[in-house]
Amino acid sequence: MRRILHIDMDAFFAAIEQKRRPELIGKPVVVGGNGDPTKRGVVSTASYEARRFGIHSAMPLMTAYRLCPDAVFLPVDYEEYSKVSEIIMSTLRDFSPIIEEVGIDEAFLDISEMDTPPEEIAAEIKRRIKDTTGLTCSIGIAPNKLLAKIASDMQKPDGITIITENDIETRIWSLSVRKLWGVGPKTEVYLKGIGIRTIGELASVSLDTLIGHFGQSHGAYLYKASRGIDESPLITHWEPKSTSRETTFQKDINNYQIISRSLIDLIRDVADDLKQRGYKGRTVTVKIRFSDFKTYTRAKTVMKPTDSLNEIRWAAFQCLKRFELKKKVRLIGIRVSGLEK
Ligand code: TTP
Ligand code: MG
Repeated sequence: MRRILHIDMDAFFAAIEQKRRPELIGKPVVVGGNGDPTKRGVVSTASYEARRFGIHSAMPLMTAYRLCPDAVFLPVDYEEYSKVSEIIMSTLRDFSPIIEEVGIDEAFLDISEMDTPPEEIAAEIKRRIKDTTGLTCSIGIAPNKLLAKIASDMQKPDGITIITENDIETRIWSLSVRKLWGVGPKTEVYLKGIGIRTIGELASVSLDTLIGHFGQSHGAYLYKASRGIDESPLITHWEPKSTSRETTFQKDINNYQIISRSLIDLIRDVADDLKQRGYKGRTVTVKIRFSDFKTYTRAKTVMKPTDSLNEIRWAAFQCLKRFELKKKVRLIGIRVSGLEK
C-alpha cells in the first residue's frame, strides 16, 4: 500500500503578501493583475477574509472590487512567490527524494518507504514550512495521488486530512465530480446533462456507458477515479539517466524567434554535455512554463541513441511545434533521457 502526501499552500500569493506586510493580516487581500481593480485583469488569489465576500481566483478584478471595495488590491509579484516556492520545495525534498512538484504552491511526496506514521510526517512538514516561510499549508494523506489531492482540500486552511480506501463511499462519493483531477468545467457540464453531479453518481455508471460518452481512455479513467483508484506514479524531476538545461527569461515572452533561439542554445549545451560525458540518448523532451506557471512537456523518441546536435535539434523542434504558444513563455528547457554510454 502506497502512502502519498499532497501539500498545498493556503491562499498562497495572498499569504505571502500578508507575511511581508503584517498590517494586512486579518484583512481582505486580493492579488491579481497589476493590482488596480479599475483596470482589466483577474484575481490570482484572495485571502480567506476576502473569500467571505465571494471573491475567488479567475474572477475579474472589477467584480472583486464591487463585492468588497475595502479589500486591499495588490499586483502579482511572481519573483517573490517563486523564491518562497523554492524554499518550500527544498524543505519538502529534505523529507523524501520522491517528490513531484505540481505547481508553484503544491507537491506530492511519496513516503511509502518511511516508518514514521504519515500524520506525524505531515505535522513535521507543516512545522518546517512554518519555520522557513512563516506560512501555513494543508496536507492530504492517501494511498494515491488522486485521493491525496482531494484530501488536502478538505480541511483548508492549515489542515491535515487522511483518506483511506474505507473512506471512499462515506467521504468521497458525496463530493462534486469537479474534485476529481481531470474533470474540468466542460466535463462537469456534460455530466450534469446526463444527471451526474457527484463522484458517487459517477461510480454508479457502467464502464461501457462511460466509454460510450467519453471514449476509451477518458471513460476508463473516470470509472476508476470515481472508485478512488489511481496507480499513477509520481513524476519526479530528478532523473539520473538524463541531462537537461533550462532557462528562465528575464521577461515573459511570446516572440517565437527568441524562444527558438534560446532553445537552440540549450540544445547546443546539452549536446556538448553528452559528448563530453560520453553518453548518447534516445528521448528528447522540451518543457515550457507559461507566465501563469502552468508547465507542459512534449517528448520525441528517436530510433537510435544519439549525441548529434542535428538530430537532437530536429527532435526538439518537433516537440516545440506541438506546443500551443498562446500564452507568454516564462521558461523553456530541454532534456535528453534514456542515456547509455
Ligand atoms: P491554489 O492552491 O489553487 O490557491 P491558493 O493557494 O491561493 O488557495 P488555497 O488555500 O485554496 O489553496 O493556487 C495557488 C496559487 O496559484 C494562488 O495563490 C495564485 C495562483 N493562481 C492563479 O494565479 N490563478 C488561478 O486561477 C488559481 C486557481 C491560482
Ligand atoms: Mg494553494
